[in-house]
Amino acid sequence: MLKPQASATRELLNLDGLWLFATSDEVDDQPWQARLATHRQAPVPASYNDLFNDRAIRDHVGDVWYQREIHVPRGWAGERIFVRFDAATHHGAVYLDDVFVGEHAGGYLPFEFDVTDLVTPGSAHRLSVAVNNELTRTTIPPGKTETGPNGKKVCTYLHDFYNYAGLHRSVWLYAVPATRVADVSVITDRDGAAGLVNYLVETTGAAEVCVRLTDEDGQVVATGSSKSGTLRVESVNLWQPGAAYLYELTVELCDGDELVDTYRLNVGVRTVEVRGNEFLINGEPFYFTGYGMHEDHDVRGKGHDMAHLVNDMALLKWTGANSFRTAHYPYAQEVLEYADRHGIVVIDETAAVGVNLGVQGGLTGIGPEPTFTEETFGTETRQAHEQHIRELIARDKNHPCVVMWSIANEPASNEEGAREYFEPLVNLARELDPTRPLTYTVVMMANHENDKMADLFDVLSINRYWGWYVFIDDLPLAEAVLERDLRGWVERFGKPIMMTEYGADTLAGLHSADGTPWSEEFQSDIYEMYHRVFDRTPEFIGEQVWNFADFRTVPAIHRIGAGNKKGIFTRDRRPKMAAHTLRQRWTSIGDRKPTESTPSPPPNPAVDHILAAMRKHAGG
Ligand code: BDP
Repeated sequence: MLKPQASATRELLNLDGLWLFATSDEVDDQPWQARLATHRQAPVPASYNDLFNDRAIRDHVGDVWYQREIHVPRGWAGERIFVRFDAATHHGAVYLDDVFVGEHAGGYLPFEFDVTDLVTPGSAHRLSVAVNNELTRTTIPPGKTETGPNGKKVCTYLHDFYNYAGLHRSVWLYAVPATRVADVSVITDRDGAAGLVNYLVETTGAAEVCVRLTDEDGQVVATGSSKSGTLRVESVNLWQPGAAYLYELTVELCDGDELVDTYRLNVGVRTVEVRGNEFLINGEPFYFTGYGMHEDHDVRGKGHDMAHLVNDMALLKWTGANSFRTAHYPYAQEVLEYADRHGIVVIDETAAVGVNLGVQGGLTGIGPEPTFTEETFGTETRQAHEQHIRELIARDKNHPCVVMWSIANEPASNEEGAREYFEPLVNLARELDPTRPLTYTVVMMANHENDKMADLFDVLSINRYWGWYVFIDDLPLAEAVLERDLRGWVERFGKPIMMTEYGADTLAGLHSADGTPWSEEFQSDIYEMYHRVFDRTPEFIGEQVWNFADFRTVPAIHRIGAGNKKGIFTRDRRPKMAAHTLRQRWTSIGDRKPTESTPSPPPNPAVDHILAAMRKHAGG
């Protein structure tokens, strides 16, 4: 799916700003039929939850309504006109004047509608959107929405980050020619010192297709004159981690001498490959350093913001990190464009967080339901998950920064049915993108013995909280367990392995000479402990800590101020002590060479006993 852009043949109007805003409790049944009965305004893009200092709005479950007037330029007569939402979290239903236009499920990916027949160039129209935040067993992410005793809906879910909702990203009105570029796909490769750009242009209607590739100085380095082909760039400048280089591919549709449509795409020439225990970018072993992140800020919640993007990426680079994971949903496309431009490596994750009912059991003490049944997460959940993967790959396939897809965070890979649920998703992702490795992040309850699906994937991405949720008062034991745990994965699967979550909640400003949990010292200690283990594990290909910054959660007794405090930065982006610990390590990590290798850590009966007990608990 092409991101809309202005070009010689395309026009683009941004619809961000203040929209009228009301919850479904405040309006009648068909509020799109007239001006919304409110004077309240909400900014787009932003989550609405934290804006109004009003719990009824913050905690509202169901529809909220956004409405504004749009003015269609008269010069757009004869063009195809689209309205596009970069995201409506989690479901958007769109109306133009009195007419229902269409709807979209999935809160973190764009959707658009052709509204040519519903608007008159030169006139004003009423654009209304119902945004719904309900999560169910057939949404991605999944959750549960029930009606409480007071008649109000309540939504619960299986992830800790707050269920922010609203129009989180930009809204656009745009005009394109009837015959136009509908899609462009590129796959890049290398041939010695030359770069190869394999491209495919899809069009609506028949036209001659011309493409040209220009370098960063604007020099044309290759041209093509068909819908698909390979452009060869001699002495190519590769897109490299930390040293991005972007060519620009210009696609033109022509009718004789007349330019019918033109579209530009940034192209980074690079290869990605998993070989043995290594993750190769451009044929060179790559070691990930960085973060699991969140789109999360004060006041605007998950609303995209360019200033925050630039600042977050500057801080990421300041710590010496080279990468991040879009935990736990696809981020705004501008984030990927920025990473493309600045050589930041991205693991692109779906919104499938919490396909795991076992986690809930652990927290409540109530025996968990099995995750994969038709009554819990079955065919319909998987179909929603499939659709989400299709849309994610369609949006992000051309970004050089994206080197791997993570198709779920912490699913119940230790449970019966996991393989049956995930195998079709793996096949689908490989069919849609045969070039990028696949992974999922592994929950604590899944270990190398009870996991049912890691062999289907290319990289083992392990999330672990030894030393925090387990063994908080015994870091030496946590260290031994961690090493044993990781070694088990290496030995059973023989695949590249990385850590995609590890850390400890830390209250900025709390200090302790003897490293008490929650102190800044403890957070640094825990990172140093994990790094010792990684450095004894030669198969390791990376470390991404949890989390870049403190973020808003559902209120819970262990979430001070309704926040997860595992950030390396506070929510307002002040560094904790661990930022310096990481910075010291990552700015000097260079070509990481493990100092020593322990093929198998020495037997430790206490550790084996604990692991066996945990396996029993996790049903493996
Ligand atoms: C992991 C989840 C992550 C949580 C983290 C935590 O993947 O989303 O925030 O635990 O508890 O299980 O901090």
